[in-house]
Amino acid sequence: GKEIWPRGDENVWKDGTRAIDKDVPDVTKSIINHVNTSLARQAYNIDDMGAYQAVALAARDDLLINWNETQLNYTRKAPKRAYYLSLEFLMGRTLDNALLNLGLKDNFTQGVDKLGFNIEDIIDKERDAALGNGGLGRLAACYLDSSASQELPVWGYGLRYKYGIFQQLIAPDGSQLEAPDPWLEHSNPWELPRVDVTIDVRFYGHAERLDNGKAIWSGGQEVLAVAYDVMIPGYHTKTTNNLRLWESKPKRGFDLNSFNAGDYEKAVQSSNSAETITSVLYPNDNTMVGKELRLKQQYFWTAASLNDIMRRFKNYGKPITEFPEYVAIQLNDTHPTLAIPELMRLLVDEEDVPWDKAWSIVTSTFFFTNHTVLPEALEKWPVPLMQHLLPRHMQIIFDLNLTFLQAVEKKFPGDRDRLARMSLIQEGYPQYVRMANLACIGSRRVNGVAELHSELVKTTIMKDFVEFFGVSKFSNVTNGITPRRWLDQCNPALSTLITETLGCTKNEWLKDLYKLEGLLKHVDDPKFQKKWAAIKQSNKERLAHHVEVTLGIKINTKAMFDVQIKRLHEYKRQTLNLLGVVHRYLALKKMTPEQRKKINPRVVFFAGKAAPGYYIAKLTIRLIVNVARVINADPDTKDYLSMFFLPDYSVTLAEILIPASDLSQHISTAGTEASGTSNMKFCLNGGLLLGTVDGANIEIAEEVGDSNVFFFGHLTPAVEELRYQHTYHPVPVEEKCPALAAVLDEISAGRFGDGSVYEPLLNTIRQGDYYLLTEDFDSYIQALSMVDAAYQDRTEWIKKSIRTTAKMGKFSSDRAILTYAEEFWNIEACKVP
Ligand code: GL9
Repeated sequence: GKEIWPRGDENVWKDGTRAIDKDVPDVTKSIINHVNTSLARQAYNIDDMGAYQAVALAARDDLLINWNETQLNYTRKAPKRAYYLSLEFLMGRTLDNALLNLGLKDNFTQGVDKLGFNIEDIIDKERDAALGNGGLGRLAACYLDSSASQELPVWGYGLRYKYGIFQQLIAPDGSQLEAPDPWLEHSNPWELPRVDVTIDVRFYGHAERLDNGKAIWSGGQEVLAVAYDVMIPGYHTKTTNNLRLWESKPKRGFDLNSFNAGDYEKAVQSSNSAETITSVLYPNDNTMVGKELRLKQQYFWTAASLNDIMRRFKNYGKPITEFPEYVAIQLNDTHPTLAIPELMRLLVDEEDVPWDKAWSIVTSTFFFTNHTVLPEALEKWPVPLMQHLLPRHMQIIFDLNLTFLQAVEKKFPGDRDRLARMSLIQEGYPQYVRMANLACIGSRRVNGVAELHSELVKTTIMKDFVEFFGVSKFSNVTNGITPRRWLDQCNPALSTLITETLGCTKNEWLKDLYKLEGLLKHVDDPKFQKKWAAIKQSNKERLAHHVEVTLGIKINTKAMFDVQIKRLHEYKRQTLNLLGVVHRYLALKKMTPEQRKKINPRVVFFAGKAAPGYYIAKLTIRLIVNVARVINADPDTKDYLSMFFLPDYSVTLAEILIPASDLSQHISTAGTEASGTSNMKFCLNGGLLLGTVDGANIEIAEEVGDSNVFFFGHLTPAVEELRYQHTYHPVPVEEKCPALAAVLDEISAGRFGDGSVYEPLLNTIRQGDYYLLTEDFDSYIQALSMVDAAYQDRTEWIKKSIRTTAKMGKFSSDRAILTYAEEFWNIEACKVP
């Protein structure tokens, strides 16, 4: 370990930085101090927003003390570290999570109360940090929480977007509108600007080859990366890790030439293009859009991060050949793949490492997670664009490709098709760089995110690579979720009941989620069942209250709450759910009032954003909203069926919706949803799952037992063949699935407003039906009736709910992150003394 000494009297320093044990008077003092000094306000003129800011600053003081100690400890002990490179971190709110992790929620609740405020109202003032699109970005956030909670030396690296995921509005005609999300408008107490940590990043220019594979890259444009650090507290531990987000700034000194010419405008101008790099998160989920600015983001971020990692490694004072002994880098999807040629460049061009040695360092350092097998999501960049923007990296990629293809040729002589498939370059006009191929050959291990998905990775997109490298390079790490945010924080009543019931501390089961199995002993206890059901009911009322306040709509909380919340995407099949609702509506209309009385009332909730350029997804939202208007207003049926589209889905909205669900839907076409993670969140909160045999649904069913989930639809192996049939031997919907055809016809006929508007959406089903709605509709409707039948026996339903929660231990992100740490990164816990 490294010895680090302060200036001046060490004891004075130590005394002054001792963590404050925050009892209630400490809390109020700290808040008042921040009101007076940090905010320059006083008791008489402070509102909820001001109180939030002061409370956040008071909590931040505690985080910072822990953060400093953690970082100093890492510097002293110099452990191997892991870095999680992700273009998305969907953090949501921080205050509540920070207070819970610090163990200070109770004292803050009381302190805030003494000052005349309510903690929940204050918590509610915070804006989400929404620097992500969906599952992939939220997974990164859960992994940071687990890394810190497990005391692992892990840092995240990402971008500090000025605008997060857009705010979603619903226009009067029902369609989605997008507004910017200027989340940094009010100052952000959870970030520390590090104006002293800056890195130069070059774009464009030219690369001049020297001998030994080296080159000099010069000219072009230089941009400055400025670090902003976000504290990531572990649960009930001092360990507080770092998430470093880069902001782009123009690199501006005095441009003497411009000043001489008296051209002030020009001297300050370079700002424009530099600052746009980190201005906005691209709002696409599971689809690649080849914009130059996006490629610039990717390089800006990987270059700044690698430079920073290299600098920190050099502080360890070890020879460069030991880089992989001290650094592991996880690539979250292909977005940071440029880190591979960038590390080659640093090693070969700047550190004078021979090419082959450099490649062995690179391929020992990186680990690559694939998050989707959808072809439209696989990243490829035009060679001419990359050559222009990153001339040296393009050289490196071509050089790597040559050596790689020679090795393939040697192993599989004369197999030209194989060479073409495996090449880093897709031939054509223009050529493209295939990022997944590059990520694969540059990484030590490649993993998928659920068992089925990892199998599909090995047998489809990475098949040739498995044959070349051997299967042991490829494996699975099933995703996980943090039980701190997704149970303790969002469902405090259930958390308390679980703690009372298990007979261990909350800390114990939250850090060893398998302990939830202890609930099974109590499944048949009527008193326990009653408490369990009462908590679900009050969560439903909390949601209903939220909807009433925000949308002005009253909801029947006695109904079954049926929830589908996720990004709008054809493969996720929100349309199937919607058409199922219409089917139910039409059936209800045909019944007599007496018959209807026997029906379980159901409320169906949708929420989710559509990518602004995804026409069919946006049209789906429009249809959901307009069907809802008709159904909810129909006096014959509205007591039995209603439907809501909740606008502007977010982490914070999920925290209200998930604990309130009786049933949630995860109904992707088999083989398309890599994992899904909200399925785990619903089940952890005792909601039952209605789903296809896809992604992590399969492993959830393995854990909770088939009798506690509702499965339907074709299996993955059938999908390919069915698609082939649909393409080459199409059968009209009327023949294939009359029930579905009837629903489509009602929509076309204008029952929910001008039917012609929805023709493009309905035609995706009538023609081609790539996502196989016609194949799965009947079994979907059947599954829904099974759900109805099961809900009739409320006691049995509650038992299913308890059993589901009890068997969710596997899905803690602690398990997932420990797998990465032990099996891939080879890092260990580094406890703060
Ligand atoms: C995704 C998958 O679609 C999800 O099934 C999976 O749970 C998450 C996390 O592994 O990854 N893959 C993917 O590309 N996105 C996912 O959410 N989203 C984005 O593209 C942003």
